[in-house]
Amino acid sequence: MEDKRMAQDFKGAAEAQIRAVSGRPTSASTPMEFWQGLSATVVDRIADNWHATTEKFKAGRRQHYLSAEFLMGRALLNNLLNLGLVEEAEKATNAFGMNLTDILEQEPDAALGNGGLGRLAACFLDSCATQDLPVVGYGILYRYGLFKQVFSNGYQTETPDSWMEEEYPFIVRHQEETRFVTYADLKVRAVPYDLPITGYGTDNVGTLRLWKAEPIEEFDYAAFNSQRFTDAIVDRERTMDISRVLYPNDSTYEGKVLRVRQQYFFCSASLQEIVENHLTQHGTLANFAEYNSIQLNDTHPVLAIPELMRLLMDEHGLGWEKAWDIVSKTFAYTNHTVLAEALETWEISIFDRLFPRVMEIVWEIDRRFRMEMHAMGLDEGRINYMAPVSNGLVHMAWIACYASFSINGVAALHTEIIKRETLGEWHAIWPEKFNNKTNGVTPRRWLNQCNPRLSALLTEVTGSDAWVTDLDVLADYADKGTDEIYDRLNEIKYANKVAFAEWIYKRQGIEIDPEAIFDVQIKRLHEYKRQLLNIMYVIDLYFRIKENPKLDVPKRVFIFGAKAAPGYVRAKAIIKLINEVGRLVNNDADVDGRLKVVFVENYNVSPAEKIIPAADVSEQISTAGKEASGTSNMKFMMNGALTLGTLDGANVEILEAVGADNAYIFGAKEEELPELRRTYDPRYQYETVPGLKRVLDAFTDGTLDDGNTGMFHDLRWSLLNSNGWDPADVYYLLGDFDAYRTARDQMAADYADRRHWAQMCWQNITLSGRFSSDRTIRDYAREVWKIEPTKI
Ligand code: BZD
Repeated sequence: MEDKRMAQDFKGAAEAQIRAVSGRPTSASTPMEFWQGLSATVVDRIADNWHATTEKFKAGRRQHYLSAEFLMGRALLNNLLNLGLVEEAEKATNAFGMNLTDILEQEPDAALGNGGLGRLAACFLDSCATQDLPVVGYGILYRYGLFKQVFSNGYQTETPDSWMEEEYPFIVRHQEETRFVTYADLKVRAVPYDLPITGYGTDNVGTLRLWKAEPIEEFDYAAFNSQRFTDAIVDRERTMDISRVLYPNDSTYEGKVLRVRQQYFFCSASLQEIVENHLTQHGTLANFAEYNSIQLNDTHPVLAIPELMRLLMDEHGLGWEKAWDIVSKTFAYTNHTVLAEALETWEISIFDRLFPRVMEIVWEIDRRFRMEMHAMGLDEGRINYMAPVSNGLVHMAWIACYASFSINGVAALHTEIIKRETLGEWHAIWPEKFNNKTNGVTPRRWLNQCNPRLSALLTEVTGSDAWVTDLDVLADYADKGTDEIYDRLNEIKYANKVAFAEWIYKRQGIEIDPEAIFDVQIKRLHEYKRQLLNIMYVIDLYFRIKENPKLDVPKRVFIFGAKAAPGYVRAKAIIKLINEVGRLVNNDADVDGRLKVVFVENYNVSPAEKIIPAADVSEQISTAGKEASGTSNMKFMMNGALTLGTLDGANVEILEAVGADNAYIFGAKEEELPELRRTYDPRYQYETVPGLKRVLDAFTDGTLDDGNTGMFHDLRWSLLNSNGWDPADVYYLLGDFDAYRTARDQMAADYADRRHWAQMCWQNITLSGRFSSDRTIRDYAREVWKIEPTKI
């Protein structure tokens, strides 16, 4: 579509928007007002195409991506790049005496997600838009995103993330499309707010629709008038609570009433809309599943299953069989974890209290499930284990498995584990439902946007920017690396490291040497991800230097970024430990600057965009079998960092792609662990693995200071002692320590051969095509969603 607005003078349009936002001439507008004005200019530019895309998608088969989390990060630069407007924006801002980079730094991250799961949803939307696929994302407009992390004396503290407090132009309220969501004790308005999702090199503009809970009546005037002032605002606050804050737990589940209210809220609002849109288009619900499919991003939106049953039966008069037939052809479920403590179950009493009719439907699903399984000859014990309702609990994953036509894991190994164990009973009955969709990340944000230097080289070497939308083209150049390319790669990495060093100095006042090896682990803090193993290596290396200050060790910077769930005491202890090791190592005269520990405070999407292009080593060291996929591993690979990892999650496939010569793999394998654990004795490791004892003893002998909280004592204890139910060292840190140290030392030594290192990086970059989320989304579109590209 030729849009005459696109050709219109960008500077003039931007000036008008900046003035409208600030109410002042541009010369008196703040950088924040510039950001707002430029963002509004972008929305103005895409308005026609956005509307056209929405209309176009209505006619055909569509996919709806339901997710409690979308970790979007910043939007302005991403949109400018997609629309080819960066140069114009630069010119315009320069003309006003401002600098685009400074303006971009004003933007808050939209952190409406915890980690990998939420960021995956964001990458998926980018790939859907870029590939013109008819997909809409549905979620919650949290007023507060993931908490802000502040270190005080090395301890994590949390403060609210009010990301929308100032005007946020990329979100558009559509009051006229308000829905009503009814709980037994409360009825609320669900007001949709839309974010445009631009794609790269396409006119299509997709949509992320986020629901905000608002009171039916602004105010209870009756209560107010009778001077019951508090009563007048109580229901209002109860309603606003629903979309107030994102739950910060990413690996344990908590049966909180507010959480289930949130889940029902966005499921019900989204489904009402999907059903009504379908009726408007097609006049009947009989063909609903021919035109609609719904992907459930983990179990958080599984309430959509009984809710669709309710809508079809109670609101639209279908009988159970017809409704169930539709439901069971509509939903597809993605599992993201094998950790038992993360599988959601809700007390029946909570469902009864909040939405008794939905609970009634869940009971009927349960009754029919049990009958069906009896008829298939399953024994009572197995049926009871798999039943949607048992032991007073509603099992969300079981409902998902029963009702969905597709069940997928997020990496090959993970899918095998859920088939064998986590969801093994289901796989035994319905093997055909199971499929793998290895995760991916968008090369727009995670290469083109965050690493302009490397992007320019790739465009130069391949002769075009085709790689931005077809990352596989790079594979043709894997064996075309030259010394010139390797030297250029090293220069680029060095420049990115300088930029990161400047950024972290400004942000946290830490000085680091760009000549050092930048070794990075950025992800949520969890015991299974083994940040503790990482820092134990640093302590060991520190002692090696103390023992022999002349020891020839390559210069290293150990970079961490991680938030701990606020209630996860041990994770918080690990953060404190890393910060204490930093204090010890960074200031030691014997170390003499050869080791630095940097903990990036408040790690988020936009810091990741600074860190990843500067990384040499990508730490992917989870206990084998525990990390479903990982996605930072893919981002690092694309940016020419080498993986130091276990055979876990998608690391397995990274190794397969680049070969053993271009990755550093260590540690126990998933299939070896059961046998190893049979005889595993962490105390034996502690006594016999050289150096390990002094590392663990440093936790408690006064070397490291936990402020007398006892938290370091607990960490050491958890590695050496069983607590009665878990064995000692559940995540096998002491078992893998020696292999990890050997691999990591080797890696540091290999770094000295700069050309050879760059050659390995080149293999990683050029062979990362299969980890583009474009590939993942093509696979979902073809095999699960059955949708076709639809261009305006
Ligand atoms: O999902 C993560 C997995 O741990 C990663 O291995 C995987 O790569 C990504 C994407 O598939 N899981 C999460 O991020 N989970 C959560 O954030 C989460 C949030 C709320 C409740 C439970 C889990």
